[in-house]
Amino acid sequence: LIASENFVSKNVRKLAGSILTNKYAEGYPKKRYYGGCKHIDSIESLAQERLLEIFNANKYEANVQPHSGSQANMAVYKAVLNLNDTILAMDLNSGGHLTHGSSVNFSGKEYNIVSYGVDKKTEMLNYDEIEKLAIESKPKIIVTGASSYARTIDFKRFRQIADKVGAYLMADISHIAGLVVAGLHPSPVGYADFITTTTHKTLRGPRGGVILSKQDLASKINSAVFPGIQGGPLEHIIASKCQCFYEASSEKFVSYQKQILKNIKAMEEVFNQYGVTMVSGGSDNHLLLINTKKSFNIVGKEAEVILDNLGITCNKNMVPFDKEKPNTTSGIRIGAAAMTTRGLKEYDFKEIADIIVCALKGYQTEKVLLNRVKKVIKKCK
Ligand code: DSN
Repeated sequence: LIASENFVSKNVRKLAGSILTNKYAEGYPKKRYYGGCKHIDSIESLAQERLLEIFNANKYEANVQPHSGSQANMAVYKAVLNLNDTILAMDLNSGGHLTHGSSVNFSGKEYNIVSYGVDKKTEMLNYDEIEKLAIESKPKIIVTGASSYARTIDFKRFRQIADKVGAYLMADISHIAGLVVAGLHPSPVGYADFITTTTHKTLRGPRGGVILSKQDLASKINSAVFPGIQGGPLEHIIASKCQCFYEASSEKFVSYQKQILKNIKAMEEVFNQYGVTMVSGGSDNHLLLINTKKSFNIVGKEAEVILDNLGITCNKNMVPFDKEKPNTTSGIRIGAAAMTTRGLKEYDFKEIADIIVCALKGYQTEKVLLNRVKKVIKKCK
């Protein structure tokens, strides 16, 4: 139930483990620093085309070389920022990512970070507050997107804020990319100057990153990725990303994303029945956050271990305004993307939610709970 994980297809794995790993191809299609790149060029160009297609982003250019989401974000910053320029981004504790300005990450060390969080009452983004912060701090770039935020993000509103202060807008859609492609979450295309995403979460591809940038900014991005922060691209992974984009263009993929949403709603229903405290009260996407301290009087770390012992894998996670340390936390994060790939439906997710509550409340013995988990696992593809 790790919200950022998934199970990829055999073809995605085959390409990730293919002979393309043997080839050096520094540069970009038709502009390489190595000979013998004819086939590599076709693959990388096809990956770029497919990426633009699935996001319906014909006014953007694609860079499929970032080795990860962090590298994609780093490339955007390097492309348009100077040292100590101001970034306005979501605070890690409220749901942002390390690369959104955490003090232990390069982003927090090299740039002046102004963070926004969530509203104390609703635990959702407060766009008026973000606008106020933007006006006060005049950031050069505003970053939208999160690692643990369960609600729909209003990219249009972010664009308005960015325009008001003359900032670039970057949307890091790593978590929700699959939902965006399927049209189940509003798209940042048309609003964001840069769209970054990992390819391995809801998008269900190999571990990696990509960047879409508005056409006039593409050459800055390309130089920032190579030679700026990376050398030889991982062409086996690019081929695998290309396969992932192909799979993401199918009707089956849309049905899969719809099922993710149904499954998380099924869990939400059970948690509500038990009076479990979910951050922001529930979810609009593929993940939800449980405040374990409020719900079960245990910290996230303890909840993670109890569930791990049952074979249920999730991660401890900070909740907004958390007083616990990041390695303790007051909550856990749960995602539906991976087990939906394994074929589980609403009924099964309800059962898993019920098991989680029974385990964390100590309602049933470990033996009983393990048997219940085994029955669910038997239904997995
Ligand atoms: N570690 C990822 C996540 O779990 O959301 C973000 O990089």
